[in-house]
Amino acid sequence: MKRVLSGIQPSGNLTLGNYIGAMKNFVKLQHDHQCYFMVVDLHAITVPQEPAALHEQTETVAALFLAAGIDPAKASVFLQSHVSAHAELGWLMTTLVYMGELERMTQFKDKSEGKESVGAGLFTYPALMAADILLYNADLVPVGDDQKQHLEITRDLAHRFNKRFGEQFIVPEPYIPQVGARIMSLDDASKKMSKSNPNPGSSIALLDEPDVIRKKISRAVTDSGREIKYDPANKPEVSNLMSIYSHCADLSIAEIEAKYDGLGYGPFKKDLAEAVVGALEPLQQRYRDIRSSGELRTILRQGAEQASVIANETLRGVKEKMGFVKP
Ligand code: ATP
Ligand code: LTN
Repeated sequence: MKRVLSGIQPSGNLTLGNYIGAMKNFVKLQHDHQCYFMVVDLHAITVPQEPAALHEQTETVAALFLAAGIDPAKASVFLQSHVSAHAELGWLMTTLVYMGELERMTQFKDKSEGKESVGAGLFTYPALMAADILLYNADLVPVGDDQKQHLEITRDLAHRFNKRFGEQFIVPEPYIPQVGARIMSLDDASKKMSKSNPNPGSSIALLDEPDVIRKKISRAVTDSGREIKYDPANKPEVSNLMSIYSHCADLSIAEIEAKYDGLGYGPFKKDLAEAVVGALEPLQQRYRDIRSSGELRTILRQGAEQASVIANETLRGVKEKMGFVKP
């Protein structure tokens, strides 16, 4: 079975962007792949996090993995900080990656822009992400479009290590959805929907109440036309809403165009809101059940145990090849 690994940062409330771009594929791939899905808490602290908030958000994201349909009997679900091999291989990767490579990362540029002080971990972030993936010899990495550049560095580091020290790593491929790889903000279609955007109206959180979702969608920016047509270059706002609709109502873009031919934005937005509410309601119910059942701790402990077996084995091989003396 091919291996799959991915992670999501507990840096805020998960959005529909996280769900459509990444989590939906986690759920799909678990049936015929050996899967590892983690909450990347070590990555979240590359920007300042309040300890109590980090703690709460980490548990929330883990519970949302399960609520979205990840089955712990099929996939290992764990926290990155529970498998110490991540931090260790992360350091080794930091020594392999070049400054020039890190300087080109758009995520670093975006997140450091205008900040007075920026932690060094935000800069070396891709080395830890490469470690995450390479520890499991993952073949596929389900992510949104914004992570392509980090996957490219990971692939380069895998090649570099194999060439310098001997064959060790599988070179992973990104697994990116065809529709919805980059869900845009509801208030500005030039920016990606992001859980750390301070304007709550810019995104739909997976745990938003139905009426909040309806309000956000009714206020979502559109153009001054009335045609429901998928044309990201000329109609980015409407095209974005269509991608969301396509995922939540399980309709193709062509089916949506046909359904709303000549109807204008009003009925489309109303139906879209109900489709999103309908898609999120069962997830929200499962989320509440999981949080109140107290089963999360056990699932995360078991997930970390399963992950550690593979991760420690890889780390041992890496250290031996690099010349470290065995304990
Ligand atoms: P932050 O704002 O803290 O950077 P984020 O919302 O961008 O967070 P991440 O934790 O960085 O989320 O990403 C988790 C996964 O969700 C990644 O695979 C990422 O590509 C995907 N993702 C995030 N935002 C979107 C989006 N707007 N559209 C599609 N996929 C997305
Ligand atoms: N950088 C990713 C989160 C992440 C990740 C990973 C994704 C950390 N490690 C390993 C896939 C595989 C992001 O979403 N910003």
